[in-house]
Amino acid sequence: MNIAYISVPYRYGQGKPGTEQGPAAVEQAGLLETLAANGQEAVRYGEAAVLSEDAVREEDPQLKRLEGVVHTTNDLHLLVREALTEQRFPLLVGGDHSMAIGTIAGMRQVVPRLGVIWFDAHGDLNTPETSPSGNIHGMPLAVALGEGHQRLTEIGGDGVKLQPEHLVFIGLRDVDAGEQELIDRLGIRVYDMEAIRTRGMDAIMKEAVAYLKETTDAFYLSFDMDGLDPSLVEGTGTRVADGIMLDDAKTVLRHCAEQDEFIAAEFVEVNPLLEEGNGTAILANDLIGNLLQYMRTHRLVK
Ligand code: DIR
Ligand code: MN
Ligand code: MN
Ligand code: MN
Repeated sequence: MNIAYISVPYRYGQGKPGTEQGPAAVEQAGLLETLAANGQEAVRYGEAAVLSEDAVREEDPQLKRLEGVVHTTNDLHLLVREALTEQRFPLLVGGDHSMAIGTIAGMRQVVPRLGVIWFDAHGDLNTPETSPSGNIHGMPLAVALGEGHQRLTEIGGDGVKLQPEHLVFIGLRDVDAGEQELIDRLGIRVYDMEAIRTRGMDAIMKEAVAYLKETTDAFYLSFDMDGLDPSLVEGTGTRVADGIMLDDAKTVLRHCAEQDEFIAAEFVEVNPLLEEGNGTAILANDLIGNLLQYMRTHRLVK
């Protein structure tokens, strides 16, 4: 299998300028060299289309910059679908987390029963009714579950893209009231910091992948940089105390990479404008390097 690196240089799912520069920052940190060092072509497979700033209005305060999000996620879902259809492994770099609306919609067209590992401090399960911010990067999982504005849920075709029992949270620790209600009502599996501390990441990831493999055809990893401890990620927009440390993050990557059913990954919320230097992008590139090495060890990629 070959990697299809796809960049998503946009920020319309949240309010802070800078995530649109995430892919360029990770490339500057050496992403194409990382691909080459792992037997891949040092090329970008594709880049999702992004509306210009002056074409995007804030409009509805509970669905900020909706047109900008619809435009990019719709384009992204086509790219992801194409890459998977060509038997490639989509490796996405963003961009804010609302891009996952497109990732999941595209994957769902190729994989009927899709599993998701959501590495994040946040639940990203808000709807326009429950969102405290109106930022769509707090909504992609609700959209995938079929909840939210129709312009978003209809991307990649009407209907539910993800079943709640096919979703696992890792590192969750900042959950809004409406999100918690959804987690409880749907019985979504959560591994929070307390669970990671008491049981250890190795045991948790063993259980998480076994759980997903039981009822899904394949799964992907959505890696929000703010899932990591804030001491590690200055350049991300919504840092939350008491996060995941590096060794545990690598354990997550290794367990994913050891499964034949692991078919895509995305790294999101890199914002180089929030820090001096390029540390968060360098870390993202290092983590991608780790992931590719683990995948080669397991012969997922050549
Ligand atoms: C918050 C923040 N729950 C919201 N979400 C973030 O605006 O819905 N997700 N930062 O990554
Ligand atoms: Mn997120
Ligand atoms: Mn987050
Ligand atoms: Mn295997």
